[in-house]
Amino acid sequence: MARCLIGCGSNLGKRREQLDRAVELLRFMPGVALVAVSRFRETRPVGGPVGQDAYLNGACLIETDLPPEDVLGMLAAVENTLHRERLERWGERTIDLDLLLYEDLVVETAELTVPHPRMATRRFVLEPSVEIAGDLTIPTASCTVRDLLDNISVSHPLVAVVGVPGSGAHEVAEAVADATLSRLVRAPVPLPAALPPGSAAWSQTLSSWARPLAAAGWHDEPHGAIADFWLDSLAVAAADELPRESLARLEAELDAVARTTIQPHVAILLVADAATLEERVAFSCRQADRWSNVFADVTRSGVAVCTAPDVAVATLMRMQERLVERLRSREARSPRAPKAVVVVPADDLGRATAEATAAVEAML
Ligand code: A4P
Ligand code: MG
Repeated sequence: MARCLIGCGSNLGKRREQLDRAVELLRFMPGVALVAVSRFRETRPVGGPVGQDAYLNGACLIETDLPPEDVLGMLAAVENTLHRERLERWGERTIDLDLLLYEDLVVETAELTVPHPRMATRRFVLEPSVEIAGDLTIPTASCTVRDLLDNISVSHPLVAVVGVPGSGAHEVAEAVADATLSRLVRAPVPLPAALPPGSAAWSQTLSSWARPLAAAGWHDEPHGAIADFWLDSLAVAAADELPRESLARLEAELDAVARTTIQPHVAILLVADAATLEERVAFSCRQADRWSNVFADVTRSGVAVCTAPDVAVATLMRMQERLVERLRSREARSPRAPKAVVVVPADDLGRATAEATAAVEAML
């Protein structure tokens, strides 16, 4: 039997009755044993069209011998019985049942993603879940549901918007900071797709990136802070450029720097397709060419960063894959990776901003 955590929500019609009905329907499903139901709590709608009514949210724990796809099918059947209509994304609904966790299984298919891709920053999901199943593990983060709630409950969270050059990390971070009144922390120099050979340039860039995150002198913001970079991205960018021993040294430097800097609690990971990256990088090169024949950006900190106009899209895609692994893979996850990671498609920056803003607002 597999333990499954289910998130429930309703913000249309007779919310409590519908949630109670959903729980009753689950209780009598063949192959399902209902183990626990949380209390329902009223929550502000996060994302979606403005003017929606408040939600009632809760969670239940079931045990089942159904495979994950069949659990999803069963949840859809319960939603249909309770007249769930799908008119627009994140629109109001009589009932929403999400499969949050299925034991410690990771599923990524077109129809189903488990653990639920947006649960890690959602207070309306984590609070009821902790009430009934705080000790369940999140397989993609090697922590428990309770750890995720504690992680978003710190008083001044730091959110890092993470992505390769061309992903739009800077634009999205700036827009999310504006929307959520958070302090924006910018990378002093852009993430290099290439640096002059040798590890000195990488170490120098690391110290310049660490400066705005230095724990000493960090001023807490009431609404938290949003950084448009993650220190580990430097090791990801360096992976193609440095020999193995230099990379190991850079990792050790990252470890040391981590002890004196503020580490992000949440990563918003922007993932774009190859065509989008190619188009954006070509555009920024054309812009740069208008000002200078030499594509070099001598920054305030004095580090010269070649953002290589001819950086191959294949290089960016490899970097992106490594970033995803560093944040999400069970085997390759960085020890410094934040507990909460939300993957946001970055092909449409307006939509990416809305998703990222919703992920941050869900923490409140
Ligand atoms: N899908 C993939 N993985 C899963 C999963 N683990 N569980 C697919 C459930 N469904 C999953 O879902 C769209 C598709 O997601 C499904 O066809 C399924 O194949 P949906 O229920 O049809 O549509 P939706 O719920 O509008 O979309 P989505 O993106 O799942 O929304 P969320 O993430 O469920 O967010 N604010 C508050 N306060 N409380 C809420 O409960 N809920 C949402 C909806 C937004 N804001 C909220 C709340
Ligand atoms: Mg749903």
